[in-house]
Amino acid sequence: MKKSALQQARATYQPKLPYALTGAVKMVEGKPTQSVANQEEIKALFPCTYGLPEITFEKTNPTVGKAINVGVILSGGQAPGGHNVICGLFDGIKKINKDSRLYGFLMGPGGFVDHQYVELTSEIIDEYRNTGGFDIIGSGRTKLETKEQFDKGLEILKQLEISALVIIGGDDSNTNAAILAEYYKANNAGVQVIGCPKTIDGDLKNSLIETSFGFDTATKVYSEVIGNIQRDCNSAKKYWHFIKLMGRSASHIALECALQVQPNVCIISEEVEAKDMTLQDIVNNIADIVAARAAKGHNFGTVLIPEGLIEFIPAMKRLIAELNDLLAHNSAEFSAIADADAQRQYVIDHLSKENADIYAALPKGVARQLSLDRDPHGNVQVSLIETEKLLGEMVGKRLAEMKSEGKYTGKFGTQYHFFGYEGRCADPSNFDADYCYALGYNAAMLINSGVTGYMSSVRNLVAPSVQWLAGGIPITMMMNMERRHGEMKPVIQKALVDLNGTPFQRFAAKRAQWAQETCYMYPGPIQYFGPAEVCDQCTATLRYEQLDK
Ligand code: FBP
Repeated sequence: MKKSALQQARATYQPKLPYALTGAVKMVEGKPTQSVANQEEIKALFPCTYGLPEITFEKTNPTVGKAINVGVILSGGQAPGGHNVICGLFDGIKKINKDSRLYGFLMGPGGFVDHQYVELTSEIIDEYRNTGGFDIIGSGRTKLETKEQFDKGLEILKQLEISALVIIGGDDSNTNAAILAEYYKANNAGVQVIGCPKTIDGDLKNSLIETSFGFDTATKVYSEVIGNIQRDCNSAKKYWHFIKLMGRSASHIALECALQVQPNVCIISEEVEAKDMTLQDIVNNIADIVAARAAKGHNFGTVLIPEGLIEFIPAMKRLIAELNDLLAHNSAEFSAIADADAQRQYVIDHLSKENADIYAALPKGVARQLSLDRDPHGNVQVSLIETEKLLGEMVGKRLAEMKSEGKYTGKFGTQYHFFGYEGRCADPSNFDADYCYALGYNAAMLINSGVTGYMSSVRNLVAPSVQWLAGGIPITMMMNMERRHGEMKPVIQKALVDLNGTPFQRFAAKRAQWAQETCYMYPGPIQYFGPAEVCDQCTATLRYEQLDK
């Protein structure tokens, strides 16, 4: 593979490990844990893996462990640093015993079920150190949930003498890792299952998982390009840029980018829900800001929109919940209708009056997207809904009304952007390169300690990486019961933006000024080489959240 000059230089970067992982480790058990909610239900569903203690590693004298064969799966959307998790895992199991072997299942959980795999040798691993992407083995969204899949997977694990499986994924994939761990333990399969917290969305976190990997790099990439747009915007002074940002339900990405670039407007879905706002309320707020800036001669600006916004507008949320149930229970009948208009009518006829009215009033494209296929985990595919255009067009209409009432005299030109895929495979920042390598290496130590149903946990992340703490937390500890596909299921609780938390509060304290004035910041591209204050800064979200502790 031909490499650019930067890739060649980057390949030589040696990720820094927490001190505890720089030798052999001693496992220190904490207190037994319990799930974040619905303790009785979760306990009953996970009799073998519920209530396990939190684990911390301490450095001890090196010893040679026994050789182990480990399998690894990349699950769900790409996130910068996935390759380093695999490199860390590889180096970790080799450190335990040089005869240990690592097998990668191809294209996500599907490769595990279909027995598609590759042995990851040092030649392959060395090609991918510190690189972005998941292309080393590919990723996929197949949901691991049935006993048949678990048993089929077990066949290949037995054939390859694999005694531990590492699943690198988001909340849904780690939920499945917990279910798999429980199943293998209950059936004495002799296979440990360990999870690693991945997702650019930043919504897989709690007191012991401070952030998911990939969030740092992805938000730095988006902040760089938003900063460039703001510079363009402030140079030409003729467009309002409506910028939708990935992040699925949670608004962590939008909030982090806002803290980095100081836009004129940033919508936070969680606040929209808390304040019971309608779509029209959001549109009116933006239009008022556009008009106020126009009154000062500033007919330009930036609006950041989290991709999950639609799901958080309370009336839309009720509509989506009813739609989810309707489509889950009538999927065959619904998909048998060939014509898009007839499908729309079918939905309108089967919804309650309140929801049917909202659905019928939506632009056809948005309504259609809401009734299209869910992803394998039952989520509406919010990245496909063009919320930025919907808002831009509605703001345009509102401004026309304001103009006719003599409340607005400016010009309103729009540009639309959606940033998501641009950041998911970027070369990991130094933070993500170190964090991911440590997560993978730490997963090897959890395997060597004999535990199952744990997530690799590396903490104290605002300190220099050598001071990071390493250990594991039982996945069941993060679970609660939620309605999915019309049924109550145990799932890892998503971490949404905390409106009382410091990241949001800092934003809220500044946004009125950012709306009226032009306070843009231009973070520039990720730097890999140079002074620590330029290259090794973690996100503002992580920094501010740690102040709350
Ligand atoms: P994960 O939750 O699997 O990490 O995916 C994150 C994400 O990038 C979301 O932000 C986005 O909504 C979704 O994936 C897009 O999915 P796809 O990759 O299937 O287009």
